[in-house]
Amino acid sequence: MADDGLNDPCQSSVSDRVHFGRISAVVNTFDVDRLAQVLAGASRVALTTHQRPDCDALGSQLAMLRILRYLGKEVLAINAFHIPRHLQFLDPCGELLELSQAAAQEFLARADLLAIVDTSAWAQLGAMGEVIRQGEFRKIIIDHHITADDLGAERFCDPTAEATGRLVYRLAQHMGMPIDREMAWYIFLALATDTGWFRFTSVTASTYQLAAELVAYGVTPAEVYRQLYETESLARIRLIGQALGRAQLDGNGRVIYSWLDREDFEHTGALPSDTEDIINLLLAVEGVEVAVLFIEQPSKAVKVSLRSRNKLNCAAVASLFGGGGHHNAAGILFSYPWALAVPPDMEPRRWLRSLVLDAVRQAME
Ligand SMILES: [Mn+2]
Repeated sequence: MADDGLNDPCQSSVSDRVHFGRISAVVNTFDVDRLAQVLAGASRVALTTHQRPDCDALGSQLAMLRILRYLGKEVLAINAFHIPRHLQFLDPCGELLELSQAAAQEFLARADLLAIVDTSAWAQLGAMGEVIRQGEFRKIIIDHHITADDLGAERFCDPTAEATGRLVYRLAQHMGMPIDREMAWYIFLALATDTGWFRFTSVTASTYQLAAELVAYGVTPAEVYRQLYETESLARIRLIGQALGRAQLDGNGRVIYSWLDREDFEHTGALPSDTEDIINLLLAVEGVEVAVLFIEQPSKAVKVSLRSRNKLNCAAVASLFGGGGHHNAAGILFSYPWALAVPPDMEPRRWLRSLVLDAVRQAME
């Protein structure tokens, strides 16, 4: 669900294609015959996906792993991140390796193909970026995002696909691979979450047709939903309560903000990763165009998340404070000690909030 603005059409302006090594990604380059050919020519394939992974990233990666095994390839899934707790149910057998593991390093040194799924952005690849730059192997991308950096890889991208999972499914069918319940489950997870459970504007009749096919293969949507959203810890529910209970409107009701302090994590027992999606709950208030959430880290640094409904350019506001991101979603990190002089009569965290909110209000004028 946490697509951080990469699907934002505002990101594919002409200037983006000219600057920053961006390339045009609006063209459909998903040629399944050609993809099959490239895979046929490889023997040892590494699969990777983006940081802050979602179900489309991991589901597509795990489904690709099965396709390549079916094709008789040596294959390993290697990521530059630790799987977040709420997604660990996707990988009960520990098939997703971390880049730091010796087995991953050893495999990458002799791989002849690297397939990047569900992203075309350097910023989302973390330490994997260096591997892609340095690697001697051939590189391909299987993706559906509108924006793309030039990763020096052959692209198999269809921006009309609601999820990368759809493209992986098309590949599996093309290969004549029998679709079992597990394979269908990965694709369903990808499809359901990247479409916000079949309600985003990317959804068409064919989305429901694909969902119907996957359900016919044995997927139980109720079970998938339970695994995804009904396994919260009490600590996280209480943390959400703190953030929602404190929410304030600003800027004539167009801005909503809230905050979580270190003490909130201590009192609830919640983890820093438990803040996922809270900002979207804030954005659900009627009339609100921008949500801002301030999260104090164990190090006393303050992480600020900004989300907008198109009118505000979050990235522009974030960049005023050294942060960045996308039009609809951006972030700032104020490392501690903050490089800001706090007036002596002000509570520091409150003062920091007022600074950011002033900037948001100004940017909305
Ligand atoms: Mn996706």
